Formats: sequence, C-alpha cells, structure tokens
Amino acid sequence: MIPDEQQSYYTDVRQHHLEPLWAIPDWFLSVEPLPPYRPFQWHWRDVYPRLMAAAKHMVPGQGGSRRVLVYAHPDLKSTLGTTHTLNVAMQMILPGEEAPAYRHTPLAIRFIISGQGAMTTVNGERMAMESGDFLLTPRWAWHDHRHEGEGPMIWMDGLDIPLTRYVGAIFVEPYNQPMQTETVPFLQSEKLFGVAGLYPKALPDLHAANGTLMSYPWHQTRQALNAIRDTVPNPYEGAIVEYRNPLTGGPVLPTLGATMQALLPLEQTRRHRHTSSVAYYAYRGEGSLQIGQTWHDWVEGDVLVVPPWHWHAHRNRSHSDEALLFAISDEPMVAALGLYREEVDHD
Ligand code: 1HN
Repeated sequence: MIPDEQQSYYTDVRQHHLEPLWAIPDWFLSVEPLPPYRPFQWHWRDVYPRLMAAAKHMVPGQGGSRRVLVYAHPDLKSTLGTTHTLNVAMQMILPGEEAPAYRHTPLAIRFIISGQGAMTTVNGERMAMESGDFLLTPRWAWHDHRHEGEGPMIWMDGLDIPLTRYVGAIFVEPYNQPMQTETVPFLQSEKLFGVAGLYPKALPDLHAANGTLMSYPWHQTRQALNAIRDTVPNPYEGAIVEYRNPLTGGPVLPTLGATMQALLPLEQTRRHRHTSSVAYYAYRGEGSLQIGQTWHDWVEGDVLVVPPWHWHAHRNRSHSDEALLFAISDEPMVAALGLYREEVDHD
C-alpha cells in the first residue's frame, strides 16, 4: 500500500471514533500498573490551623452540612480524590453544634482524633466518639453528628466518593428533620456485637438496628495490637490489625478497609507493593514512609498517600516511643474484583 493510502486509513478510522489496537501506545495495556498520580503528603501543621479557621467561615447546618476539609490530591484535580478511589477528609465540630442528618451512596469510615463529647447517630443508633475510636457509616445510612461536650472535636473521614462517582452512582438525600431520633439504646451495637466470639443467638429486627458492629472502641484496638506485637509481627507493616466485620470475618464495608499498626522504636520494615491504594494517618509518634526511592518524614497528624503498585516501607524514627499509623485502603474493593496482587522484597 502506498503511504498516502495508509495515512488516510488511520485518519478515516479515527474520524469514526475507532482506534486500531495495534496503533495504541503501551499505556493501554501496560506490562505493569501505571498509576496516574504520585505519592503525596499533607502536613498537620498546614491542615490544623486551616481546619480551626474554618469555624469563622461556616457553621454546620448553615450554608453546608459538614465543616470538612477534603484532602484533594494535586494530581487528581478533576475528581478531588485523595487517591483515585477514596477521599480522606478532616472534620471539626464545636460544642453545641449539630451537623444535620442526611444519607448518601458513598460510604464512610471515621477515625476519631481528638476532643470529647461528640456523638454520631447512624440509622437511629447513637454512638460515642473518643480518640482512637473507629466508626462506620454504611452506604445510604442516615447520619448526623452533634457535640455536647467541651472544646473542638476533630475526626478523620474516609469515603469512597471518587469510586462511587466513577460508577455513576452518587445520590444524596436530606432527612425530613434536622436530626434523627434515637431508635435503639445507646451503645447497642457494641453490646450486641462488640465481644469477639460471643453474639446474640436470636436478634429481633427491632433491636438489631444496623445489624452489625458499627463502632470499634480504641481500648480494644490497643489490646489487639499489644497481643499480636510479639507474636505475629508483619515484616512489611510492623504489628498490624485490620478492622473486620465480627459476624462475617470479612471487610467492615464492601469497598474500603482500615488498619492500625504499631512500629517499635527504630523499627524498620521491608518493602512491599500492592494494587490497593492507601492513605496513612499518623496517629502517634514520628516516622518515615519510603515510597519508591523517597523517604517521607512524618509527624503526628500527617496524611500520606501510597498509589497502587508503589514499593513502600516504614520506619519509626524515635529511639524511645512506639509509632502508630492508622490507614484507609481500597483493598476490599480491589480484592472483590479479583485484582488484588502483592509483591514483596526479600532483601
Ligand atoms: C460527609 O457526609 C461527612 O457525613 C464527612 O460526616 C465528610 C466529605 C465529603 C463528602 C461528604 C459526614 C464528607 C462527607
């Protein structure tokens, strides 16, 4: 064929919105994942003053429902994602304030950072919030927050908004009153499902509310970490526990999972990489997260993102104190799709 004929074929095909597979560059079916965003770190010293200053700009329920700063990755501006699948956000509520009830299809997990006396109600089930607690808001669950204590209350939210939007399934609905009424006794989910291995034999619907454990208090997470620290340390993560659904043993929610890990003083882990993306929140201590060739030093309150298929390792920089990292990842979603892969560094 003469070159002109060649050229006109390609032009004609593309004019009809068709792309010859043999002419598509390698990124279309790459040998390995090519994540379209880089590792990133948000420093608490930058976030905290701006979260506090937000009190001057909005009150929950007036011109917005939540006083929240979304961690928007500079490489993901079109979705405002923190990773390509999930959002990390920081929320602050002041005494006497009420964040009104609504529900949305993106699900949420919450990790409580500081303050005392705030409550969240999910589907009529009121739960306490204390530092280190881990709470769930499943898809399409009514939820509101109120603060009856003193001083600012701060927590971290993790939501699968970018994923839900990608699927084309974002829905939001306001509740028919500002706040929900409590329909089950306080702390019921913890009483019914919070003792590992012992669950109610029969469960009247009326009392089941959300039907599974919705809040994981810090003292139990602490206990679980202590128990495994000397027994089954993970060479890539230190001592790590995963929040799970006590009734199924599976992930707490279908798309997002969470872990808490402890690194001993000066502990340094080996490297691994996996196809899930992770947002780490530095809960206690000071450490360093190696992503690729770069070490990212972190202090309490920092958030760091590891994109899929990036080698990473942890180091505790303290000679005397343990370091604690809370992490949110999309591993349950990736695994459910049959796409979870991990590679470890044997050196
Ligand atoms: C949301 O509804 C909450 O209900 C928190 O507390 C953070 C971030 C983006 C979109 C919705 C909440 C959020 C959010």
